Amino acid sequence: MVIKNSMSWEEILGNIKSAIVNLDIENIQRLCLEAIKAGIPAYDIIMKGFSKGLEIVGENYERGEYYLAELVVAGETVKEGMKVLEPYLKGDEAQKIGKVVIGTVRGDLHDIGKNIVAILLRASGFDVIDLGVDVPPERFVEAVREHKPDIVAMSALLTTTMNEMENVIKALKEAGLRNNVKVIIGGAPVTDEFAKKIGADAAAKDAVEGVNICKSWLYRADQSCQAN
Ligand code: B1M
Repeated sequence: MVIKNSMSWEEILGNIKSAIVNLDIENIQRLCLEAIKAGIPAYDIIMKGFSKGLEIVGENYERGEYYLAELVVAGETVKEGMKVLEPYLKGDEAQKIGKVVIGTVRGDLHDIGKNIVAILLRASGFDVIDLGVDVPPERFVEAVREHKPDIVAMSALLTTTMNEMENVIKALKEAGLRNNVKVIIGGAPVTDEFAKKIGADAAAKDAVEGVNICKSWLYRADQSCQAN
């Protein structure tokens, strides 16, 4: 008889996904540590464990099997797990390559995706000013005046709040600041077409794409500096 003493990555990630779906806040940190010990990259744990679990939580909510209380606990469960994973997502923060102001737009309290983007941006060498959630356009404008970032990044998870992104861009234009920054948007309902429509420079489908777009902008700016 073969005794199986180690789980495959698939099984470990499956357990993490199930822990999110079952709102198992007690065990999530232990499961994340197990995954890290097994050599699974932290970002894969987030995308293939947490995100897959949250998708199912969302579906259960749509079907009326879960309520707001379950969405809240699912969010808290992810946050507990993130405490274990965050150190493994960190890169060399010493060398700064640019500055990003990031926030979830007014009316929207979803911040799991935005936080992941902020962590990965920091890990890639960006100085990140995180304005939090439910951020009104004036606050984005103030932050751009104060911190003079290269990039403004906005997140929205609700179809009802994604239009706030356009209000932020309008406010930046009115303040004469729009041409000083690149604007990137993200969140489940956001598309490239929507970005074009509201005058954003790009939309990102996930955190990695978002970080790569931000890096490419600074790389190009750097090249043109050298050319001048
Ligand atoms: Co909410 N919720 N929620 N919720 N919630 C959704 C979004 C929903 C799709 C669930 C569903 O019905 N299936 C639905 C929206 C429907 C719609 O608008 N079409 C919904 C609803 C309806 C609501 C409420 C209205 C429920 C109510 O009150 N009756 C309410 C709204 C509150 C508000 O915001 N005003 C609400 C509340 C909540 C909680 C606060 C309880 C909780 C969030 C906790 C938290 O964030 N701290 C919550 C949760 C957990 C969810 C689900 C289950 C998970 C969201 C999530 O974190 N996903 C969600 C269902 C789902 O998404 N399938 C749902 C994982 C995360 C990693 O993905 O944020 O997309 P995401 O981020 C990705 C990319 O989008 C991208 O990178 C990230 C990582 O790869 N990205 C960027 C995001 N921002 C970026 C910025 C960038 C680049 C990339 O810039 C550079």
